[in-house]
Amino acid sequence: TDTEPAPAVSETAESIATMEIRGAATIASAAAEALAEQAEAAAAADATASDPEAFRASMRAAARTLRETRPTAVSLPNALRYVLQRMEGDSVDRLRRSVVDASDAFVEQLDRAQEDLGQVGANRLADGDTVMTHCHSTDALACIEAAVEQGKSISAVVKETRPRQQGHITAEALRDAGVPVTLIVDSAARRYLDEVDHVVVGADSIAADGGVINKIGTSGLAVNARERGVPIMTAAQTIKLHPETLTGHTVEIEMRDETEVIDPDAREEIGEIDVENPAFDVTPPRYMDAIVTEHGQFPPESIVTLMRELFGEGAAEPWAE
Ligand code: RUB
Repeated sequence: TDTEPAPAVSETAESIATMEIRGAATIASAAAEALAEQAEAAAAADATASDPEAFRASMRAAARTLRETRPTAVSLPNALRYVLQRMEGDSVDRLRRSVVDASDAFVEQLDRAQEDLGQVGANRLADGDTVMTHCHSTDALACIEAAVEQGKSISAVVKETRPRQQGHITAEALRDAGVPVTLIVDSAARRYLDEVDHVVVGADSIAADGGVINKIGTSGLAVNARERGVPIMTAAQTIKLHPETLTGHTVEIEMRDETEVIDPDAREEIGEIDVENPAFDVTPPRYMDAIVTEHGQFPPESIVTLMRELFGEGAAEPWAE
């Protein structure tokens, strides 16, 4: 039986869908927190307060609502899986507590992983380096900020990142960290690569073959960086590893609304054309120099070993009806 998710869950799902909450790590922690709020609400609601099975069903329904918001960042289902796999107890109160504890533990681990990978990524950067960024990644920022904290002087060339201009968020965060920022349009990236020592990007998902799924434009940037001889790293904590790719599944690339690309009046004026707006692309492993995680840095081709270690039991779907 299906149960209406708590208002807090619907609100979080809506915020993820509209990208008010965005970025793989931020989506994951918001989803885990929403499950804790669902547990509190279900433990207090008439229909579920004294019925453990109804409580469990309401948790699975909430997870499905959150799961259906955006398809590409695997951190979202990985967060839901982490919390639901730890849901246990024969009373609603025990179930509630296990969900809240798992949610807290997940968010804490996420923060610690980001801090740890920041140290690893920072070690790749030298005093005086200029980095180029694409989109807004809290994992990528953690590396640059850690380098600054190590006393290195770092400057940044920040790609605007059409169509939603998440580069503005990165520019502000770096400026706050005391990093001199030069903002450029995406198509200026190759011209500026000559002045750059490292490209640092995040990831929404990492496939078993080492392919990096990140904001549209990452793959072109990586190919250009290789051609210019500039190293490129992906900063990605291990919740970005996509367990289903171990069994041959591909990662779904989100297609977003055309109004993000062109306003309806301009489109009307041009006449009959198609507009497409893929949000992400895949960078083949051979164009990526390193994947930086909380367990250290890996060549993309060997990430599968870590993936088997962490997700070897397969990708169960504990939210299935
Ligand atoms: C965000 C994006 C980010 C990754 C990593 O895309 O591509 O690089 O999610 O971010 P969108 P983080 O804006 O469409 O969500 O390191 O913060 O997890």
